[in-house]
Amino acid sequence: MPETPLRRYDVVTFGETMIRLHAPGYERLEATNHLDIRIGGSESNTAVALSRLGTQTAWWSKLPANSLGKRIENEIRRWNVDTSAVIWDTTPEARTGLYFLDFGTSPRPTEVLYDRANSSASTLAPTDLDASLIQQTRLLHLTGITPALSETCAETFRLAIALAKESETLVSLDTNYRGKLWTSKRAYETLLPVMPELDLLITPLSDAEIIFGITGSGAEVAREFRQRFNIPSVVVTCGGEGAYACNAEGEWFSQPHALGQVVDRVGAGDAFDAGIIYGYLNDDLLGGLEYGIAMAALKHTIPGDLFIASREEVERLRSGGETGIRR
Ligand code: KDG
Repeated sequence: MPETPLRRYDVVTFGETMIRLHAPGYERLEATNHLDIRIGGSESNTAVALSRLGTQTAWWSKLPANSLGKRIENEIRRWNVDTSAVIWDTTPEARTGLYFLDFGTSPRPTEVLYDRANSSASTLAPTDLDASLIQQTRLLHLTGITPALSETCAETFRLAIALAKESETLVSLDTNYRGKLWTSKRAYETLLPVMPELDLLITPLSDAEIIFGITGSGAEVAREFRQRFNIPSVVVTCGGEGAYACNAEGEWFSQPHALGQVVDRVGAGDAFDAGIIYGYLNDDLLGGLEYGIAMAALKHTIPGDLFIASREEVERLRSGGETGIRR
């Protein structure tokens, strides 16, 4: 990994965080009288998880200047993520995105319903971007969700990467394909030009095929991304079957931890990203892979999108794990 100068933040990220609503228990949305209210957004989920590991993080977005916007910002700040750059939208149309979860258990999948069109975050535009935020961080973390939100978000995403390159800020991307937001063709056309700019790519095996038509085992796909786009570090996740990582020093595979009762799997990929980035910034991609695998497993035990666990808990699971009651 290239040397990075001393900077105010380790990681800056931006994107949309929504109000998350789900029926308690496994009630169907169609029938429930109650909704549990939380917040969720891939990038802020990763920022919170990184912060739990002791990393200096900042999250940037646009939120409506109303109680729902404040709820989102308060919750992210509560976990020591710097939110001071958030833009407050005071227009009459200002709104947060909403997402509803219809929790399923096998064989019924969990269903996500978005109500986020024209949200304040989707109006983010290049003129909103504060270049100093990107200049002050060691790494800029992005996901493929942000450019899917609108054309101005896609332009902002591209500008952020260009600014990062200018200021020698590292760039990581999780492809995070969301078929409910855009087509695989648009994802391909948008992400292809930025691939050679990345320092670290994290992609599920399924996204590699859907967006880039790249198939094979996790190891083959990871190698293909490194070679085709000259990306120094690549991590490929294979659903419940573990993850591969490769860089110039080697290739590694890590198996998933056995899961007990799944409490909430949403956000597990974002917690995984946090582990990877943490290891990457410490020049230890293998350590990051082990952290990511442990964090994704722990996230399955925690309700809500956010990774509310400590580094000690991650370390404990990473080095063998234990269950039951600690007294
Ligand atoms: O990874 C969890 C995300 O899917 C959730 O927080 C909602 O950000 C979200 C999205 O756009 O799907």
